[in-house]
Parts: sequence; C-alpha cells; structure tokens
Amino acid sequence: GGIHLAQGQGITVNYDEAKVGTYTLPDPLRLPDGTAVTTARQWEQQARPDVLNLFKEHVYGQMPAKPAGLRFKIRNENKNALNGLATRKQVTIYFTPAADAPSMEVLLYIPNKVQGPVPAFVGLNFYGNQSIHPDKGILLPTRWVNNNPKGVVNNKATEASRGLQASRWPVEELMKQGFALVTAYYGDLEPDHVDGWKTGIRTTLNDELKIKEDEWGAIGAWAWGLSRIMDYLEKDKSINAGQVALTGHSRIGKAALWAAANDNRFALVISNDSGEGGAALARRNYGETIAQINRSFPHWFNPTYKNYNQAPEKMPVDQHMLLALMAPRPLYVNSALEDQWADPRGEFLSALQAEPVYQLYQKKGLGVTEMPPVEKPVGETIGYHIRNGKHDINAYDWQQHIAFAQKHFKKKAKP
Ligand code: GTR
Repeated sequence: GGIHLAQGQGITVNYDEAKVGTYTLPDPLRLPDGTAVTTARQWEQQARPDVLNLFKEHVYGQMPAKPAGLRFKIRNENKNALNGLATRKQVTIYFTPAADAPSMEVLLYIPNKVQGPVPAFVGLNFYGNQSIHPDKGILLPTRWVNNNPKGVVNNKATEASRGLQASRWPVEELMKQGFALVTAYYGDLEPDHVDGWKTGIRTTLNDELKIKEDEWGAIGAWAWGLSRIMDYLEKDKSINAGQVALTGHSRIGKAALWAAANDNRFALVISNDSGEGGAALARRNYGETIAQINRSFPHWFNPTYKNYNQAPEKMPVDQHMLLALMAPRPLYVNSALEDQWADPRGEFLSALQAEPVYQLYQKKGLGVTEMPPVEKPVGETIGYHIRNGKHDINAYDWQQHIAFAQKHFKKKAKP
C-alpha cells in the first residue's frame, strides 16, 4: 500500500487487504419487518421504494421532480460537423420560464451515416463542453470552471481549453459505431467547490423546486441535471430515448448512478471508477472512506451522511444496494489497477452483491465470484472489468462500454 498518502490528510488510509475489517452488508432482499423478498413484483412494490428513500435520507438527499416551466432552445445546429461525420447541436435547457432562468448547455453529436433514431451515450463533463473535443464550433462555458493549466485561467475557460479532456471522449469512434454523444458541463448545475451551492441550482431553484439547499448535495444537483437532459432527449426525434446509456467517471460516475437510481428512463448505466459514494462498498476500510470524502468534499452529500464518518456499519444501506436499484437494466462497473483510492475490489464486490436483485428478473450478473484478471471483462447483465493504469476513462474502457451497449441494445456496428 502507501500510495495516495497525500489524499489521506491526516486520516489513516488503508491499502492492506488484511486490514479491511469484517463487515455485514444489509440485505436488499429483506423488508424492514424481516420478510424475504422473493419476486420482482415484491422488490418493485415494497423493497425498492424503501431502499431508494434510505439513500435519499442517509446519503444523497432529496431528488426534486422536473420543474413545470422547463423549456428548451436549440442554439445552433451544424449538419456538417467533424468533416461530415456528425450533426452537432447545442441546446439550452432553461429550468424556469423566466428570461434569466437558470439553465444548462447541452452538446449533441449525432452520427450522419446512420438511420435514426439512434442510441446515445450521455454523460456530464468536468471542464465545459469545449473540453471534450477540439471542434471550434463548441460554445465555451461562461460560468465558473475549475482552474487547469491547459486553458482554464481564473476559473474561466479560454480557447486553449478546447479538447482539454478529448482523450476521455471518443467522439469519432461513437459516430462510427452509430451512437450519439450527449454531454453537458456539471458546473452548470453546481460549481464543484464548497461554496458552489450559492450560485448553483440548489440556491437558484429553491422556490421552483420547493427544496432547501441542505436537503440535497452537489451530487444530487448533478444527477438532477442528467434527468433534465433526458427530458430533452425524449423530445429530440434523432435520438432513441429508449436506448440511452448513462456514463460517468469518478464523482460524475457517482452522480450517474444516483441519477439512474431515480430515473428509470436511463436504459443502461456505466460506473467508471466511481469509488467511494459510487459503486464501492462503504463498509470496506480500503482507500477512500466516508470520513475522507466528507472532509474533502463536504458539499457532495446530504448532511446526514456525515453521521457515518466513523461508523459506516450504522448506515441502513451500502453501495451494492445502489447498484441493485439499476435492476433489471444493464449495468457496467469498471475499475483501474492504479486507482486503489477507489477500491477496485470494493467496486467488484458491490456489483457481485447486487446480483440477487437481478436474479429476481432471471438476469445473469457477473458470472464469476472472484475478481477477474486485468483486462478480462466479465458479465452478462452486470458487466465488470479492471484495466491497467490510472484513475481515468480511456479508449480501453470505452471499447468495453460500447460493446456492452451494442450487445444490450442489439444494435450492430453500422459504419
Ligand atoms: C477524488 C475523490 C474521489 C473521486 C475523484 C474524482 O479526489 O476523492 O471520490 O470523486 O476525486 O472525481 O476524480
């Protein structure tokens, strides 16, 4: 062990499997009165609503409904983007009818050579839509962005930030495989810093959503934004809204899981290195812990989550139950070997422990009970891989995600 010590900031970080400790996971198939859940119907009508509420109450906070005044504006459309490979659309989602309504900017690339409506990958980005591709037609964000030596200066995105994270977004490959790509900047919902809530939707939509800022957290706000993208996609005739794969890396992977738990319009879900508060089991003392995440990012979760800093075993849920909320939808979880901070084994075990709920639907999970070797993907309706390398989302990860989506959407590659 011993890597990532800087992230420990005084809290001991364990990387020794022998020191993980023993723990008992809560059983998703057990009702509060002790009754065993044995059918999908029982899960959906009795257990599932309860589990979802426990996550609201103890982890992520409330999830407000779609605001009545939601509206969309196509800002521009270019049918000849990426040298003719794609149509690029930029759409503003306004959250209220007011002229100066809080809003988010959505970027879509839709493949030109495929008969629509097409399946889509949807995910938020870390540095603005221009960060996903050098395409000069992408509008720069005007809002607060985390500083980055590659073109974000004084929390403003500059021209130099175009394509800053292009390695994480294989746009051309997705077009060739017949998928649309839909993305938005997570900071449009809430800037990712301790005071971000003051300018984000947790403040600007207090009245509209009838919610106080401390009744949810930043992850909740990001997840809520993902559902608003889904609201738009249901109206866009070029997209097959029944085949939307939701993806997210790391903190955005946590938000993706939470969004899909609340919104079953997302047909397939991908957790890329989402770690603590995402796919990884909280009861395992390995890598990042609840205490650690609440110290570094006090704005991410519900205030109640802090009660478990020293006592994860007291939580009525653990993260395998979040994964179980995806059932029976296809779910893909993946880890990276050098990303021990995210606890790869804890992510794998969590996916494994979600299987009993999938079995209620006669869906097969991982098909293994031990972690597979590096770069040997496993699984049916629940997929998993661990790859070489660092905390990131790269071409290898996307290759597996695309193949997984193709298999489940029964959509062949159509160049
Ligand atoms: C880390 C954090 C992780 C993960 C990661 C990321 O600092 O501790 O939980 O969210 O950031 O988002 O890249």
